[in-house]
Amino acid sequence: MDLAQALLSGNRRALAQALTLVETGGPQARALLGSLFAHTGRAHIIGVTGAPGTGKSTLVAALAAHWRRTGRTVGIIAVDPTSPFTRGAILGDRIRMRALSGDPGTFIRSMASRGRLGGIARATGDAVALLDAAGFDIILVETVGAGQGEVEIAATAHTTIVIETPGAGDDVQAIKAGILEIADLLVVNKADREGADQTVRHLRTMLSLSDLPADGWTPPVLTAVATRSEGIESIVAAAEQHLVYLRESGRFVGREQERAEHELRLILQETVLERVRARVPVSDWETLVAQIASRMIDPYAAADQLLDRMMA
Ligand SMILES: Nc1nc2c(ncn2[C@@H]2O[C@H](COP(=O)(O)OP(=O)(O)OP(=O)(O)O)[C@@H](O)[C@H]2O)c(=O)[nH]1
Ligand SMILES: [Mg+2]
Repeated sequence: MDLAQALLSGNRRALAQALTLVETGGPQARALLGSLFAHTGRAHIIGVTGAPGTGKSTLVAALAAHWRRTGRTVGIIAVDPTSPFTRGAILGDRIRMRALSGDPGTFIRSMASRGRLGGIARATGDAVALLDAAGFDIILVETVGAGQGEVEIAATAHTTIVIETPGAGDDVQAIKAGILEIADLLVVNKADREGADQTVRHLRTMLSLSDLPADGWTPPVLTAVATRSEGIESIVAAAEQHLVYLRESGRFVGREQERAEHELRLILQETVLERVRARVPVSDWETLVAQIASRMIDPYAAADQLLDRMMA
């Protein structure tokens, strides 16, 4: 049986192998993703983002455990954009995650970019597609919100959960406007700490003051104590409600198109660069780079020159 078939039939070793393949990239990965694409589009893809240490992994584990109890299967991807060395350790160390890892209805994978062309964003999208094809009902993607990461995840997910903690962001300056734009749900985790109510009020005020398009969904602001699995039910309910909202309002189609366009752009960027590199002799490439560095040619003209060569 080939890898795609094995993955579709629920073989977890095949899924793990496929994930490694798409993480590395290349023609085989592309062929695999191509053959699986028709089997994607069933999962509810949920992004969980927030500053380092806000409790994302703990919350993801608690959410997964809850969904498992209701009979849903859950795939989890933890994206670590910073270091390839912590690979596997991010989630593996978490006791709750370990508790999930023996369960056939859960699949957990940490991702690192490993210097792949096109980077972590593309690899994450591919990993989501594989878990989707493998039949997981819910796919949770944990990313550290540190600039680009959270925007990327919002472009990949149907529902984006943004995690804050008490005290953080009570200063108006500290809440990045972008966070409110991407959040479908806001969760103040570590609500066992002082100031959670204030942070909730603050976030609600920020939401009411922001001129986000009133398209029928106001992001709920919820609290949680992920370590004690408190507040998990409400988050699960809100995430499910958000999907219902997307479907009933017709916004789901729009989200899917945004996701499709985002994917297409990422793939094109990667492919065009790959093809240019394949077509242009290394010595020519290096000469051009040296010419840019010594101000003999500007980088835009250099890029045009390379693209013109492709068209010729
Ligand atoms: N007091 C308290 N601590 C919590 C809560 N949730 C998580 N923590 C603790 O916060 C620390 C960080 O939790 P993680 O789940 O690893 O946080 P994270 O956001 O995934 O961290 P990174 O992936 O490293 O950015 C751990 O020591 C958790 O036990 C909570 O609700 N209350
Ligand atoms: Mg984490």
